[in-house]
Amino acid sequence: MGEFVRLEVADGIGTIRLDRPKMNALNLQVQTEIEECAREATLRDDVAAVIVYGGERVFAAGADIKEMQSMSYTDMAVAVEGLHSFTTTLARMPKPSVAAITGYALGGGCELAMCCDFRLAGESAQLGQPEILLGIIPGAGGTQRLTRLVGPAKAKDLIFSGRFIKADEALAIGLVDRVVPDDQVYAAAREWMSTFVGGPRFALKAAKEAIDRGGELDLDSGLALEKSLFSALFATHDRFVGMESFVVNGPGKAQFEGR
Ligand code: DAK
Repeated sequence: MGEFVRLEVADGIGTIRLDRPKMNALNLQVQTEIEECAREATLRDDVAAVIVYGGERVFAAGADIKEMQSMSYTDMAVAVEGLHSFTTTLARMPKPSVAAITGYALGGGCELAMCCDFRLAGESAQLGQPEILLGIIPGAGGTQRLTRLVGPAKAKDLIFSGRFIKADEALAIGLVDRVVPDDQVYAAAREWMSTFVGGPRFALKAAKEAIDRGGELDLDSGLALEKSLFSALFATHDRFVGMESFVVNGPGKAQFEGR
């Protein structure tokens, strides 16, 4: 368990809980601790799905500007090499994930949320990539993941201007997937992730890999990846359970075992 980030596990759901008042600013230690939690969530059999949550007031207001202020080019060049992996480790967790967003998700906070499969936001949440206002650009994947989510023109609008958008606009452009009342953010995220607990673990992993990795490839290569992931699932017990259950009991009743 880290000083500012912990993995809380209950009922098959792992919550990566950021807890660095006042704004969950992502200093280098927080970034390292997020990566450690993502690794642990990946490895633990009792974690079927993951929520990234910053608490009731704020998701994360970005990298710690006070820490970054004194960094030289060489400091940052080293940090970029060493730390870029916290976002990749989170994005590549082989389990469904959701960012449960309250308050601000800005800069690195927005980038953190984009590493999850889904984003669920409270009605008064605000998202943005305000790095341009500091004289820099997003550096934890924002130029790439935002563009892939909302398209180049909308990504440029947000990144060139640094403006914050409210949850309803974020929903309209596809940056968030669901909006709920502020006081229901965490409960709604739990309810959503609970639908994956007891699911066919290897099929979920394969689906995520096919979509995420396949999206980086040309169509033929993506289809080849899908083909091999699809065939590999015939080596799992869950596909036997799923088909047997359908034949005997009808659709949607399989009790998967995650093997
Ligand atoms: N860093 C450090 N402190 C922050 C902070 C931040 N990002 N955001 C807020 N704070 C601090 C404020 O300084 C203030 O501290 P005290 O004065 O109380 O000590 C306290 O939190 C409350 O903030 P405000 O007084 O400003 O509160 P308001 O409600 O008026 O405004 C705000 C809240 C979140 C709208 C505002 O504070 C704000 O605009 N914050 C900055 C947002 C921002 O620019 N974020 C982007 C930062 S750049 C990478 C990894 C990550 C990144 C890049 C690379 N690698 C691994 C390579 C990410 C970069 C970024 O995120």
